[in-house]
Amino acid sequence: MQTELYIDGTFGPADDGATFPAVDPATEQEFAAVASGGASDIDRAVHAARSAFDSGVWSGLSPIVRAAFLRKIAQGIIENLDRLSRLETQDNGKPLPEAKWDIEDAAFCFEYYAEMIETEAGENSQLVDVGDSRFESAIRREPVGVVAAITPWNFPMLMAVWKLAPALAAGCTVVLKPSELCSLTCYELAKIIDAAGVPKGVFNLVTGMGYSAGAALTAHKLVDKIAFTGSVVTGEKVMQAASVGIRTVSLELGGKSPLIVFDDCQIDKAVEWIMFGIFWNKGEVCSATSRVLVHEKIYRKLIARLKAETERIVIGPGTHQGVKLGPIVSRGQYDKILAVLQRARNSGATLLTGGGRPKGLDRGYYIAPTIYTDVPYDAEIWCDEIFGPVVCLNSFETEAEAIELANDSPFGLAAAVMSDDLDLCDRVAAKLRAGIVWINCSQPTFVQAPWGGYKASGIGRELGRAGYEAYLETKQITRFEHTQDWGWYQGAEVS
Ligand code: TXE
Repeated sequence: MQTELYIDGTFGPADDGATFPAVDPATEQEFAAVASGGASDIDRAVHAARSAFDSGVWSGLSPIVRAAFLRKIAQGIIENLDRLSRLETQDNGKPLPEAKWDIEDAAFCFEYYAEMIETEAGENSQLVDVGDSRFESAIRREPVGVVAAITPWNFPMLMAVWKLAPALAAGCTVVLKPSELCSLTCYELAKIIDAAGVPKGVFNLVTGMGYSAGAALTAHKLVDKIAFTGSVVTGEKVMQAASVGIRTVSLELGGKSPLIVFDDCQIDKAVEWIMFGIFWNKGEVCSATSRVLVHEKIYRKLIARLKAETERIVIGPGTHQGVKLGPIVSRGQYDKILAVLQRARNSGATLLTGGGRPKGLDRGYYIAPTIYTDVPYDAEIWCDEIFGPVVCLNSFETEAEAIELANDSPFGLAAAVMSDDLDLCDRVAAKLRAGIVWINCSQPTFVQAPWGGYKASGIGRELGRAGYEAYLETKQITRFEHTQDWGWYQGAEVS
C-alpha cells in the first residue's frame, strides 16, 4: 500500500517524493509507504484551503447543502466500517472491537454536526438590546476560516473527525496533518471525502512528520486557527507558533486523571471501571484514569481482586478474537514506557503485577497490564502521563483528602468518582478541577457532550455545541437609524 497527499482535490505524492513506513505494532513489519509531505506541500495545501475559503465555495453554501455533504461522508465511512476498522487495528494495534467503536463514532460525529446545522439553518442572526432605540445590533456567527488540524495516533481517524466534522459544518476549510505513527485511516477518509464530492480545496490532507509538515503548518500565515491534539510539549510549540500573527488555538493535551473509589462501592464494579479506565485502548488515552484513590477500608480487598482480574486479560494482536489488550503503537512509545517501568523500580512503589513485556509474546510491542500500589506522591509514575497500560493506586481516609489528592496535578482533563451515595458523588464532582467528570464509570464519551481540559490539559472544548462554536467567529453588526441626528459634530458656523 502506498498513500498520497490530497491537496486541492487531487491525490499525489509529496513534492520531493519522500515516504515513510507504516509499521504494524503486532508484527513489527512495515506494511505501507506513507507520503511524507514537507513545507512546500503544506504551502500548496494551505493556499488551496485559503482560496476555497475566500471564494465562498463552501462557506457560501446553505447549511442544508453542507449538511448533505457531511451525511454523505458519514455514509461513506459506515460503508467501509469493516475495512477501516481493520486498517486502524493494523496501524495502531488496538483490539478490533475498539477500532469499530472509533469508526462508528467518526461516522456519527459527521451525522451529529450535519443535524446541528440543518436545525439551525437560517437562524444565524440574533438581535441584542443595546439600550438605545436609535441603534439595532445583531450578532452573526461566521466560520473562522482556514483551519490547521494536527492530530495524534491513539484514535487516528476519530481525533481527526472531532475537528473536521464541526469545522466543515461551520463552513471552514481544513488542512489535516495526522500523526506520522498512524496516518492510514485519514488517507482513507480523504478518499471518502473526495468521493462525496466536497469542493476542491475544502479538505486537504498532508501526511508527514511533526517537525517538518506539522511545524510548517502551524507557522503558515494563511492559517486562521490551529486545532491540536497531542503532547503538552508539542502543544506549547503549537501555541508559540500561533502567537505569531495572533491566531486562535485549541489544544487537547495530556492528562493524569484520578478515579476516586469510596468504601460503599461494590468491589466488582469498581474493579471493572478501574480496568476499563486504564487498559482500554492499551492505556493510550488522554483521559485514562491512571491514578486511582481507594478508600482505605476496601483498599487491600480491592487490589487483590484487581490483580486477579488484570492477570486474566487476554493480550495479543488486535485482530485476534477475545483480545482485550493489543500492542503499544510504536517502538518509540514501547521503549519510552519500558524506561518508565525500569525507573519505577527505585521509586518506592510496590509492583503488584506486570511491569514489562508479557511472557509468551516475543514479537510485537507488548506491555503487560501493570499495577503499582502504595506509590509515593512524587514518583514519576504517579505524576507523569505514561500513555500505556500502567495504573497507580493509593488509599485515602477522608473525602477532603481524596479531593485534594485528585486535584494535585498540573493536568485537569478528566476525573471519576465512584460511590452508591450520589450526593457524595455530586459534591466531589463539583470540587474536581477537570473538564470531564464521570460518576460511577470512567471513559464513556459522547459526541453530544463537550470534551476538553482544565489546567495543562488544554484550551477549548471539542464535541457538542462547544465543539462547533470553536470554529465560529462572532461578529456584531450595529446599525444607526439614519433618519436620526448623532450630534457629535454639527459643522462649522458660517457667518
Ligand atoms: O505526541 P506529539 P507524540 C502524549 C502521550 C505520548 C506523548 C508523545 O503522553 O506519550 O504525547 O506522543 C505533531 N509542530 N500524547 O510524540 O509530538 C505530530 O506529528 C506541529 C497525548 O506522538 O504531540 C502529531 O501529528 N506539530 C495525546 C501530533 O503533533 C507537531 C495523544 C501529536 O504528536 C510538532 C498523543 C511540531 N513541532 C500523544 N511536533 C492526547 N492528548 O490524546 C509533532 N507534531
